[in-house]
Amino acid sequence: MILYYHPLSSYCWKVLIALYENGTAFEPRMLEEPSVAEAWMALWPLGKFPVLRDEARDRTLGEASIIIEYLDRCAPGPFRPIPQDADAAIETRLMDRLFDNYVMTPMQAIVADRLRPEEARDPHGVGEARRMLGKAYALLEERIADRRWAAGEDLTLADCAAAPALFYADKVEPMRGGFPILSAYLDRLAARDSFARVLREKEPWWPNFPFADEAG
Ligand SMILES: N[C@@H](CCC(=O)N[C@@H](CS)C(=O)NCC(=O)O)C(=O)O
Repeated sequence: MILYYHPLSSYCWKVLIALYENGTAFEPRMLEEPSVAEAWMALWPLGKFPVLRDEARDRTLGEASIIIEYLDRCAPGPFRPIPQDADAAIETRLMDRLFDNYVMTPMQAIVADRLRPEEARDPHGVGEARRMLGKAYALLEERIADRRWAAGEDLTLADCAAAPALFYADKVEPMRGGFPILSAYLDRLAARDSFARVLREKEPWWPNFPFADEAG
């Protein structure tokens, strides 16, 4: 299986965590290479990554959550992203949506705004994104209060979503201080081998993150 990815991409981190949790063999193809970028655009003209290409089954998949479910079906391992129990599965999918839609999306909007030329920036939109992050932090702080991981006692798809979302969101709209439960959860994620590896691998690219100077 081939993963088209970039080592700074939050949605690619989400899939990498699942791959690393299970020690799944795959071929990483980094989008910095022009020939790789050309192949990726031909496979997925939406121009979004990650993209998984499964040559053996002739399948091309985008959307991080779907890629993770696909990997669970085609290359299962000890890490099971969706719990067997139906109620736990619903909670996992709900948490996955909360992290993608209300943490990742506003975080990406703030980062994208910073990358625009000064005259094209949108302070109103950035303000709205910051307010959404504040609301999401408050909701999540309560929801995970008695949980080790995002959906309960086991690591799931929801944690694959949470790790990149919270890591980057904390850089653009710091949560530490106001949200101790969420901050401690982010620390637990960062201590996990799979996510620690993702964070190490980002290092050479980190100066390209537009908030790197402020965020450290
Ligand atoms: N809904 C997609 C979102 C993927 C996404 O937004 N990826 C970002 C990188 S983290 C991207 O492709 N950015 C390039 C662009 O939007 O031009 C998923 O869940 O995988």
